[in-house]
Amino acid sequence: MRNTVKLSLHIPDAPARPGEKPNFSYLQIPEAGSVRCPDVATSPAEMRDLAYDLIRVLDWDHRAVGPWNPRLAPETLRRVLKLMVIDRIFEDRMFRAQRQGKTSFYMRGLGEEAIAMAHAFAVTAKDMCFTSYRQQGLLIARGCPIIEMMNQVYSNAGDKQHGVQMPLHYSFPEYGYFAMSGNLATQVSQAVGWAMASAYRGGDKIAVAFVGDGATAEGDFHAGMLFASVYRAPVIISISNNQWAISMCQAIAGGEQTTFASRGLGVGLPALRVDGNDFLASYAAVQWAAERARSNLGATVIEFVTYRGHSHSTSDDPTRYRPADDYAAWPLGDPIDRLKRHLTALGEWSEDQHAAYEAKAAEEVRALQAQAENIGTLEAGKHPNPEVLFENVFEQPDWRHKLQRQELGV
Ligand SMILES: Cc1ncc(C[n+]2csc(CCOP(=O)(O)OP(=O)(O)O)c2C)c(N)n1
Ligand SMILES: [Mg+2]
Repeated sequence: MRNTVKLSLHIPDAPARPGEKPNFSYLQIPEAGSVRCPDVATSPAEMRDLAYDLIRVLDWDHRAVGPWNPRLAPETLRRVLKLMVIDRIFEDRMFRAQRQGKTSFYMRGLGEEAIAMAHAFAVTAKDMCFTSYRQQGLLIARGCPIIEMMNQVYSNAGDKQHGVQMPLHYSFPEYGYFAMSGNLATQVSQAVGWAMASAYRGGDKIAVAFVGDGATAEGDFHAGMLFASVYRAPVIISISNNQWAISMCQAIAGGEQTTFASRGLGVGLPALRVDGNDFLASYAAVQWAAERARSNLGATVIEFVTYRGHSHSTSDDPTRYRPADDYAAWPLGDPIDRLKRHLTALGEWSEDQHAAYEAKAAEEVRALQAQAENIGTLEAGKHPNPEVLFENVFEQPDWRHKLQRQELGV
C-alpha cells in the first residue's frame, strides 16, 4: 500500500512570537458558574467532562457565582488578598536583589499567586506540600518568617539550610513545605509516596504535589499518578499550566490536542480543570480534592490554567520568544486584581485601601530585607561555615569530598 500523502512531522509552535499580537484564541473560556460541582464521592468515570471544562467562580463583573462558589467570608478574602500582595512584593524585591548581585539566582511566580494561596487555605500546614519554585506564597500565608526566606535566598549566616541549596529551594517542613527538589516532577513521586505512607500508617494527613505544564512530560509524573490511583493515595496532584516551560510553549508538553487535567483520566483519577487566576475557583477545587482525599477516596488531578507573568528565572529573557505584552493580554486577568475587584464590588475593599495596604506592605518587606542584608548577602557579610557543605551528604565521607575539603582548607 502506498501512502496517500507525504509524511511530515507536526511540531507545535507558540500562537504568537515577539513582534506579533498576543493570541490566546486556543483557550476556550466558559461563563463563570457554568460548570457543575459533583459530590466528592463521584466516580471518575462519571465526571470526565470536568477535565475538559474550566471551573470559574468570578464572573466578568467580579461577582462570585455558581456551584463552586466557596462562600468564604470577606474577612478571609481580605487576608488572602493582603498575603498575595506581600508575596508579590517579596518576590519582586528578591528578583531585583539578584540583579544587584546579592544572590545568584531567583524565580518569580508573578500571576500565579492565587494557586499557592488556594492550597495554603484549603490544606493544613500538617499536610505536606511538595512544591516547585512558584509557590512561595504558601510559606508566607502560613506565617513562615519572611526574613528566613530572605536569608535562604541570600545564603547568609542566617540561612537555616546553611547555603547548601540553590536560592528559593527552601525546606520548611514545619510549615508543611517539604525540601524543594530542583529535579522537576520528582514532587509527584515524592508526594504520592508520602501520602501512601500516611494511609499505610492509618494517619490523617494528605499530600500535595506541584508540577508545571512542562514537567508533566516527565516520567515521574505518569508513574506517580498511576501509584496514586492504584493505592488510592490521599494526594492532590496540582498542575500549574502557566503556558510556558522556559521558552517552550505548553503545546510542546502536550497541551495542544488535549488538556493537562485529562492526563489523570488515563489512570482512572478524577480530574478538575480550573481558572488558576480566580482565587475562589482555585480554592474550591483544592477544597474538593482535599475532602475527597480525607474521605479515603483517593487522589485528584487538578489543572490550574494560568499565565507565567514574568521571566522563567533571572537567567531568562522572555522577550526573545513571546510578545512583550502577552501577560497584559492574558484573558483570565491577574489574580490580585480580580480578588481586589471582587472585594470592592462587595463593598468590602476599595482602591484607596488597596493602595494604602500596598505602601505599608512594601515598607514592611523593605525593612525585613534590610535586616536580612545586615546579616549578609551573596557578596557581603556573614556566610555559613563552608564545613557544613560536607555534612549530611554521605554517612562516610566520599573521596571527592575529602579532596574538595582539602582544597577549601576546612
Ligand atoms: C528533570 C529536570 N529537567 C529539566 C530541568 C530544567 N528546568 C528547570 S525549570 C524548567 C521548565 C519547567 O517548566 P514547567 O514545568 O512548565 O514549570 P514552570 O517553570 O513553568 O513553572 C526546566 C526545563 C529540571 N530542573 N529538572
Ligand atoms: Mg510552565
